[in-house]
Amino acid sequence: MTQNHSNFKRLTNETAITLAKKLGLVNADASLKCNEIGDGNLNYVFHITDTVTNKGLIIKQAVPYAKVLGESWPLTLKRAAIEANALIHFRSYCPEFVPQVYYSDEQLAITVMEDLSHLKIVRTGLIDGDSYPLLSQHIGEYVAKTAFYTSDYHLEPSSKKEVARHFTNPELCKITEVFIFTDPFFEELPGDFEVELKDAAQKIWNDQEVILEVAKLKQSFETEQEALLHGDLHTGSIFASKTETKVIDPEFAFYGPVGFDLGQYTANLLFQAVTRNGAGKEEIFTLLHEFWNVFEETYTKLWEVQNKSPFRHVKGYLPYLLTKFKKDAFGFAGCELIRRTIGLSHVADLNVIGDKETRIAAKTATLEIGTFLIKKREELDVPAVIEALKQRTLP
Ligand code: SR1
Ligand code: MG
Repeated sequence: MTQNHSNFKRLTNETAITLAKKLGLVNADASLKCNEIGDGNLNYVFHITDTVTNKGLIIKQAVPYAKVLGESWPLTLKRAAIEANALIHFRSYCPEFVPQVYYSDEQLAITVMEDLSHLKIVRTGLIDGDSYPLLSQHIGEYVAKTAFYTSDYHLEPSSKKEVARHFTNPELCKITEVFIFTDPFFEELPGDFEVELKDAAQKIWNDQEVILEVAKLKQSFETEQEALLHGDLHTGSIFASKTETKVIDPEFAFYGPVGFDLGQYTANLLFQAVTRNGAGKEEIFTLLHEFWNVFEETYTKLWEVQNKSPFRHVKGYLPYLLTKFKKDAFGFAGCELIRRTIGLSHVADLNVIGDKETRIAAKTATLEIGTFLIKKREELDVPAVIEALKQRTLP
């Protein structure tokens, strides 16, 4: 469906300030400065600060194409409204982990929201060696609550379907279907990797067992509607400090398999585990354990207290579901590890490694672990994943 963009206008630093004043979100006579700080792939982000009080706000604007891919990849502006609505939804379940939306405009594709500049993007923080003692507890709770409260176990099934209708997000899902689940697994499709990784990539393309399992995972992503997902829950979508955590950027939100959010976060911790040795690696293992423990504990508590299904007490039902989430998550994590290594959208965790031999070793390990997770997901648990990581140390 084509979208009418006649009311759309790209913001500049100046018009962003004018808009903030017009909305009454800052004083009309305040002395303000504005910087475009967007470093993501799809949008522009304006940070407005009052130079006297230092208080700020964020105006995020989507453009009618993927910023990183250029105008050759047109993209709906509706994603801004999906993002604003998803933030509002998720915040209603987890106010402490989601920024506040002050205003949104579907025509201009903007979302005005809480300034989080006192926090740091977690991917950057982890690369810098910062530690986040509460991060995984917060994200475990966030995923459990959003997964449970938006599911058929909490919402009346017809209300759930109505919510799902509002979060139909075919264009952003297509990015995931192509970038995560398709291109990286076929030699003839677009990819991006150093020549030294060709043999490792070839091994994946030739492995029919991997390709079959990826086909199953892609089908699950495309067809299952378990809960409202964030849809892009990597460490670049999380702002945090030692004590505070906020999940941002849910423009990929849609109804999908719970394991997808779980798997994205898991995979993005694994990038760090691969790049580290010794105590640094152990720190990531702790984050992994805490994430899965808190997710399962919180989900279990919600199930016991708030589940309305007549089946809730059926012996084995909850364990069946938790096991399904985990198997799916490991498979999705494997796809994420592989696509960020030989696909079109890389991660800084691996690319910042300056020494070529070490970088190639890290990327090769990432591809091997990705393959292992996809193939063995049915029989794995967190300790087994950690054991596999322990066996790979960098030169
Ligand atoms: C064209 S967008 C590439 C990637 O960036 C986003 O954050 C998603 O992860 C997407 O796959
Ligand atoms: Mg994003």
